[in-house]
Amino acid sequence: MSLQPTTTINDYVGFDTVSKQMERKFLKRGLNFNVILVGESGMGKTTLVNTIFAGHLVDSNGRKAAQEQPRKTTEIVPTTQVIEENGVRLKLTIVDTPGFGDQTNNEGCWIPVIKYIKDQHAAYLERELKPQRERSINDSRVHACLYFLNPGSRSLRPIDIEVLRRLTEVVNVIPILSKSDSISLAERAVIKKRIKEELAQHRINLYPYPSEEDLDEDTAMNAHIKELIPFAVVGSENVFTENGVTIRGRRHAWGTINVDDEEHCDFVHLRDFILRTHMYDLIEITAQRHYETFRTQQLRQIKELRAAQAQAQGIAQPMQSQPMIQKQQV
Ligand SMILES: Nc1nc2c(ncn2[C@@H]2O[C@H](COP(=O)(O)OP(=O)(O)OP(=O)(O)O)[C@@H](O)[C@H]2O)c(=O)[nH]1
Ligand SMILES: [Mg+2]
Repeated sequence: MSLQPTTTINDYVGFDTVSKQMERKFLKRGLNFNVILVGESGMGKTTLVNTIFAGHLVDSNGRKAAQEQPRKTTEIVPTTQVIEENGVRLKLTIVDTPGFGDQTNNEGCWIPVIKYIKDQHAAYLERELKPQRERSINDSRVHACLYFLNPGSRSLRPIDIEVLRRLTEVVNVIPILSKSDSISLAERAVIKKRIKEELAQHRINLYPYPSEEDLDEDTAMNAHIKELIPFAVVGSENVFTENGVTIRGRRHAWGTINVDDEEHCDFVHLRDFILRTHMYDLIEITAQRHYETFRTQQLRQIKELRAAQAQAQGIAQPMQSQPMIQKQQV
């Protein structure tokens, strides 16, 4: 007896709902997004992040009111908050770091930052290698690093080059020309161009990276982002009304800066880039590129260590229930 097919090849079978199925799972699970702020002291790191996530965040010092002046950040503090928008749950962690670059000796000022990033990779790997893996590992890996450049320096300082080099090896770095209201539009264009040239000259490998998988649309979007780097931004949580319009910005003797106006600064482009167009890619690239590099190095070290131990004991390689992740040295 031959079995008759109940559908023909052209009948609708319904696998196109897979994107909806994935979306439902994804919404249920929520999303971790972790951002670290790095740069010179007083460059507006804390202010900018409060501007991006307006009304969503209290800062690492527990400052709750936007009217209060931000306090100096003195240690590495991750602050996590769950925010929700149209049914999407985002567990957002902002890692604020103390400013550097204003001391006479900044030797090694990047060490605690790099160590923090590597420690998160190590914690993830340790949980991933457990014999009984959790269904979803809490992801504290840093997905983006906002690196703040001082517009007063007018170019990259040796310390910026040194720190950027090291950071780009372990995390997706996005350079920011902060406090852009302290320079004129003409100066801003000159400084941006100079910094762009210096970044290229020193081969600082910034996010977004070229990818063969990208669709034409992504390539065009990334070219636009590259054009904007470093993002010249102004941060402010001050809201006021001018000519009947409510704006967020800064008042100066020469006029008012509206942070949400594209003509005034790149703030809107930066926010859209991080949250609206590239957040998922930043998370994915962290796993595929930075974490993968770390994972490979660690597993290789563990293998070499075991081989050396076995050789020293003159026995075959011992079976261990769980490999030990090395303490992170920078
Ligand atoms: N003119 C101007 N001032 C800003 C801007 N962003 C922040 N400020 C001011 O600069 C000062 C320092 O801002 P913070 O956000 O505390 O700077 P920070 O980089 O977090 O400083 P540390 O925590 O010491 O590393 C505050 O008085 C802010 O109001 C900006 O875009 N333009
Ligand atoms: Mg701060």
